Amino acid sequence: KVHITIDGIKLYVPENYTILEAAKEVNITIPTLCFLKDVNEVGCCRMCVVEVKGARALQAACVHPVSEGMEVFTHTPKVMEARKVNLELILSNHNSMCQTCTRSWMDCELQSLANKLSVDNVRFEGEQKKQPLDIGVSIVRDPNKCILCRRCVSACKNIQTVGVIDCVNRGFETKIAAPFNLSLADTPCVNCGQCINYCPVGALHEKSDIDQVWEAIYDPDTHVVVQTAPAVRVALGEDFEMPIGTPVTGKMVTALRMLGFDKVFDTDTGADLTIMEEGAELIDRIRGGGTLPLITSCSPGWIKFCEHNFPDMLDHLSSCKSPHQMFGAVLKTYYAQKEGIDPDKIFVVSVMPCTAKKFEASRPEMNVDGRPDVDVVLTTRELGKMIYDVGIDFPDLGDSDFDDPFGNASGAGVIFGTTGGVMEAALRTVADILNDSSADNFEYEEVRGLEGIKIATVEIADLKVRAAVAHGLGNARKLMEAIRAGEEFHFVEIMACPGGCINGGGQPLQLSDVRNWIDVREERAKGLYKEDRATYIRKSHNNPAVKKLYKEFLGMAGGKKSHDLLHTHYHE
Ligand code: HC1
Ligand code: SF4
Repeated sequence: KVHITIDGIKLYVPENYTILEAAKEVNITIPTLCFLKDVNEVGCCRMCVVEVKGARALQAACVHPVSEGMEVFTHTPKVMEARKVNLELILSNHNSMCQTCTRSWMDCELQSLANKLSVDNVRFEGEQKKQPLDIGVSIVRDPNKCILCRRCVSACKNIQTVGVIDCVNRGFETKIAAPFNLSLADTPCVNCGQCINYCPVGALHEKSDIDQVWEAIYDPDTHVVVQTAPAVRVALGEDFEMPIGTPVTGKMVTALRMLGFDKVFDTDTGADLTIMEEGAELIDRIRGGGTLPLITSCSPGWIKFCEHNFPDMLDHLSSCKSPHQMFGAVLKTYYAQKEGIDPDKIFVVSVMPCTAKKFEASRPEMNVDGRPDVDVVLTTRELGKMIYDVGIDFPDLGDSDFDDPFGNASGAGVIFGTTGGVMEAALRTVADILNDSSADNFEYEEVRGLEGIKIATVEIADLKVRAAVAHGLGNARKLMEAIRAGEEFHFVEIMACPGGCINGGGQPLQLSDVRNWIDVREERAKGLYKEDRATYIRKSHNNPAVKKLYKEFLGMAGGKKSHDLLHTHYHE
């Protein structure tokens, strides 16, 4: 540890601390813009400059390490003026059409910094960029809003190891772009949206599909059905300033009805269905000597990553469609028949924490008899925006239940939304099936938590099931390379986003000021485990609606009808 002084306050801090971290210990938050802990530690925006006694120039607190006897001053006139000038230079070159910016609703880090530094006038006139927007199925990039902080570049390159965007050119021509100026859609971008999660401004956002949903709702001839993903319920409240990870399932259902959806269903039902199908596939592959490990297929960012980077290993992927796609297919067949509704009049909206789900739903193979399983995917943020736009006071709403005939799903379906959840849900069911009994202990702690790759051996009947879980594509890449090199597993769960869906690219944005100090993923995961423990049915195979679905319609898990409706294939 070392002794230092910050603004006259003496403190004793670990020697691997930066000035930024040390200042936080004495309740001083030094402003940052480009800094993202463990992701983007490049010190390029110069917003966090401080004076260090004896140093010739101002120092960037986010990367400058502390040292014995160091004296730091965080708000001298020189520091305050430098921060202000740096920010004005960024603003001089920024498209400041704030009223129409996606970030005007959610906090914009640039706007709040301008406020914090009392910038009331931009003294410099810069080059106003007028570059075309890059609009994909999932992701929109607006280079005119970009402030070149490189946070997206680091997220894509360092966390996801996709690396399809980087800084090109110099001076006023500098921009973040894909190779050869390609549209992201024409690159191996996997649509995960992690770049959006880290963007401080409105330069990156999802492609909005809100208008299509309103159109369907306002059309009296259309039966508009909405389903909500597991991870949405522990994040939506954040759009309304509720604490991170607060479960708001009942309020969300109430709000969806108030918006005008005809039926409100839970994607967790689809998750239970996936466990039935994937569980059958796993047992089949283990017993029949099929390709192992079986790898989960619910994360569309992961699927695209696998198609681009591990095309030789596609036969490991489960053939199951993801839960919301399966559920969409069931809604346009079983539900349509049961309720006597023409499937062409059913419009399925999935509310997902994920931007890649927009791309997934648009894949041509995701249909039954030429009808798309899911018509529109909205992100959690888009749902928040719809609720906000019509003036619903979300935090004050009462609770409602999901609609019949699917009702409430199992707790196993709920935990799908966090890393390790699909694995745990599958183990709960596979163990009961293979043991032909109902286990009382079914919380698999060894696959929970935020370690990048989790490995466990679980004894089920006479089998030692070797399981591995990876989240974030950098970890997925490492695990896949180990498997390619011969490491043996039976079942592997991979989710594209770090932490799983709870930290998906469509979730409410948490600013760097929060993310640098609190693990948002941990808070949201807690919310899901809490909801799991509170459910009456905690194993997918005990979900009565799913049992009924097999009895009345699908027949057996992994059977012909399931294969026609609920399974898919992948592209090399
Ligand atoms: Fe997910 Fe899934 S868990 S992929 O993370 O398998 O997006 O929440 O809906 O489909 O159920 C996302 C979450 C989600 C699917 C399920
Ligand atoms: Fe990279 Fe994901 Fe953003 Fe695509 S969506 S640019 S893969 S971070």
